[in-house]
Amino acid sequence: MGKQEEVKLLGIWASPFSRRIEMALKLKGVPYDYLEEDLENKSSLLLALNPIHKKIPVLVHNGKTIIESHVILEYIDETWKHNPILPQDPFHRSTARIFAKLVDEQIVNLGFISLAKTEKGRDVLIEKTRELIKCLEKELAGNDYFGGKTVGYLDLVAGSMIPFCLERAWEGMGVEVITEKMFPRYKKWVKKLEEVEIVRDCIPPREKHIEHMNIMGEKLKSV
Ligand SMILES: N[C@@H](CCC(=O)N[C@@H](CS)C(=O)NCC(=O)O)C(=O)O
Repeated sequence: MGKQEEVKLLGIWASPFSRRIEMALKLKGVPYDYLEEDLENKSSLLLALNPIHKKIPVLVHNGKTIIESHVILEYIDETWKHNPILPQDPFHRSTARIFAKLVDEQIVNLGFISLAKTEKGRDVLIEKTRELIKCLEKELAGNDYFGGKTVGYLDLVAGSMIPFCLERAWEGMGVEVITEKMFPRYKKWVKKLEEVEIVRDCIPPREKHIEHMNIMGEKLKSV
């Protein structure tokens, strides 16, 4: 990294979208300044940098602004080429992108709607979520990580979102969605992820996070 490089990340502690960016920057060894946002009272900096969505994460690199976590991950990978995050092979790269979309669009939506539902409505959503996680799990066949022997793009996307966010929310509600019996490969993958220091460093503190997700679930119920 050149001396004058400026790397700033706007995020919030509980967000899988910004935590995955921190993981990527740490995997690349890129120093960055982290600015914690308050989404109840968004900073003028956030509104100026991301007038389109007004959401975190936002990455600022030498005055250039990049938004949307998938796009930011790709930007990081293309800018600092060592320790690649995306697969090198075009087919594997497209597969990783397809599953990242599955996680951030479908699995997240079902997961969050399930927080707002009563038990009966919840069961149907949870069953649908399991079916999708089964599809994702197949991608782990024969590998420690989605990235193969090392943590890659889909590990960052799915890891920040499912075990270290959604599962905590479900745990807070007293529901076990992903069991060892149903998802042995997934469970093995989570254990491997937890062995990675960078991942451990970037996941939100467990108890505080479960509490946060509980509050979020209550808010969703009252909408
Ligand atoms: N598609 C976006 C999603 C980011 C997102 O949903 N961020 C949430 C926090 S977890 C946010 O900033 N919400 C503020 C709002 O909706 O006003 C990404 O991948 O970066």
